[in-house]
Amino acid sequence: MRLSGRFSLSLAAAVMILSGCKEAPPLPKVGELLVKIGHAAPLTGIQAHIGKDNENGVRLAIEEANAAGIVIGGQKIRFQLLSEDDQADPKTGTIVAHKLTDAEINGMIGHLNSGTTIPASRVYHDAGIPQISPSATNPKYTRQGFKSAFRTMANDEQQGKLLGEFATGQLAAKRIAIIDDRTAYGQGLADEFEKSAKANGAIIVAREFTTDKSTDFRAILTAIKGKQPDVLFFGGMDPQGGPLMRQIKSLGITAIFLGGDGIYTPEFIKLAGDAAEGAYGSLPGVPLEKMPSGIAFRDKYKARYNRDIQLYAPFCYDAVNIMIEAMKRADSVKPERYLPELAKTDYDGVTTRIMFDEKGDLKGGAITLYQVRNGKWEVAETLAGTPTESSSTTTLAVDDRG
Ligand code: ABU
Repeated sequence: MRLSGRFSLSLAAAVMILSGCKEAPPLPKVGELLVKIGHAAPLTGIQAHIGKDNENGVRLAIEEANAAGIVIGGQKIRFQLLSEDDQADPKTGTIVAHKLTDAEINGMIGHLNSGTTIPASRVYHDAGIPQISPSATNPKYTRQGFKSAFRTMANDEQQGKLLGEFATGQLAAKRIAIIDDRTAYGQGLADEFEKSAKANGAIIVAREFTTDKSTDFRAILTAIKGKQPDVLFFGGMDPQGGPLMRQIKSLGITAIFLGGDGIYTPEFIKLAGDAAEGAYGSLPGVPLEKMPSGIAFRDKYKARYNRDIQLYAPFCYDAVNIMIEAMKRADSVKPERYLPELAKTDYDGVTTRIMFDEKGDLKGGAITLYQVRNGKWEVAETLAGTPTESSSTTTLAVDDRG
């Protein structure tokens, strides 16, 4: 039965109120099959700017798929986004994972943080739901033997190794201080960085830690200052990275600041102010301008949301599209039917050509180093490698400094 416009609106509002969702889910038209795509990230709190960016990337891909009028298994498909706030908290992450599997999602994009993605991945695995994290980089996520787990960017084993080589090579660091935020991401990346820096001859003069809620780092920085490091590495996200950078400069620490993808955001520069100048941050993948359709994606994201990409939106957009492509190849939206096709992905995305290894990791992902120059992140160097333990790495001749 086709619902009248007035009744459709009331029903949508009722569903919205009952489910606690901010947006009314689209009502499928007669003959359309509703396919639910789950998403979870911190949508409130100090990482909400990154979580919203992830959600925006997912929504953009879903809106385009709905506009394209995709037919699978002989039925026109209407994709629906079910997005949840996991607050970057591991326990909340597991709770929302159960909520999404109870809602019978067909596939899951997320979570954003490794600390939520890893425990939640068991819930999706046990429910037989394919999961693609666009941003969780701790290697453990894809090392649990779950055939349901994939990610669309290189992992921290690769990122930490290359950052350690960069610190000891290009930055010629001999004495290195390390701070991490004790999250699965921050600590994991710092551990990989430390391993690599030591293997390349550096001395770790300090290894300190904080939390992903802290904003005052003066006690640990004062201890570090006396050790006179050449490089200070931080494993964590921008809500800590920005204030940390500010306090490094205000205490007169001259070490070069280096971090991973968690600090490579416009927000880091906003929080650090002038102190951000000279800081290095990395992001798996090549620079947006060198991504196959990076510029086109940047422009349509800006047109849709009237803001710039914060961090992982292109990786989220690709994740949705490879999931939909797998459904098309399987001619089914049933998780157990399209999961084998997802594992066989070979897709030219916005970010790169996406293929997965046997664990669900991205094959051959690159890592790019950026530096804050004149108040903007600029490309310093693109490093490449493969996300396997036995990988060899190379520095590509991609240097935009001119
Ligand atoms: N890749 C850094 C941010 C997400 C994570 O926790 O892995």
